[in-house]
Amino acid sequence: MMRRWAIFSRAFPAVLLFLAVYLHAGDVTGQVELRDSHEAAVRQHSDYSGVVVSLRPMGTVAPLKPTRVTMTQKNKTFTPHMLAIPVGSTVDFPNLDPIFHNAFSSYNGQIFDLGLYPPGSTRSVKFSREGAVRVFCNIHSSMSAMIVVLATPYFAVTKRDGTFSIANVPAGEYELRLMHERATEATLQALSRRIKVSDDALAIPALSISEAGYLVIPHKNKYGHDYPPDSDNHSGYSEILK
Ligand SMILES: [Cu+2]
Repeated sequence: MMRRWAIFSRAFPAVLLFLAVYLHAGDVTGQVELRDSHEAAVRQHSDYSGVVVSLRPMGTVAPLKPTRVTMTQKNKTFTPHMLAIPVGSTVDFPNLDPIFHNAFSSYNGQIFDLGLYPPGSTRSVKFSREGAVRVFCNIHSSMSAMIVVLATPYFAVTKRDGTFSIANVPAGEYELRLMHERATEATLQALSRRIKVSDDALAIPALSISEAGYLVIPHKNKYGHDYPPDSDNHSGYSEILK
């Protein structure tokens, strides 16, 4: 018993330090609602997913921890559709379909072209600059995704019910920013705000994003041309080889 107590008392300062650091940080939670949408699931209030909520410290930004995450291509769909990563992270794009794909981005912040690659293989991209990168497939015009590259370690993506939770945010002042692929720049800018995080958990008052003014413009392929008609039924290189 004495021996156990001795071990415990020696570990006690470390436990206290851990608790002090842990309790200093609070979870920031909230809920985002989408409105004025053309999407059926949004109009039925059944899908508010894919909004990136980020907190940028007003003071010095804590060091980022780049990660390695996956965006799959399966059933001619990129998953997840919306991905948030810290600057310096790498994304793997495995092709899990029995057909070829060619993921690319023409967006200024991060131009890349993974080329045509066969079923079962993968390619990766490192994202070194902050910004929202739209990802498309050069074969299938219906395939799209967005990767939001952030210069802060504090962010979350909303679930279908619109809720989000950013864990262990240290006390301090932050700028809360929203990124949603079907909202205009002006709408998102107007919703950004300063928040103060104390040592306790913080619940942000409900956020509501209007999709009004967002126009769906057909995107071009990687050569800047329109997709051929019926491009979504195209199985890529395997068809050309026949
Ligand atoms: Cu494709």
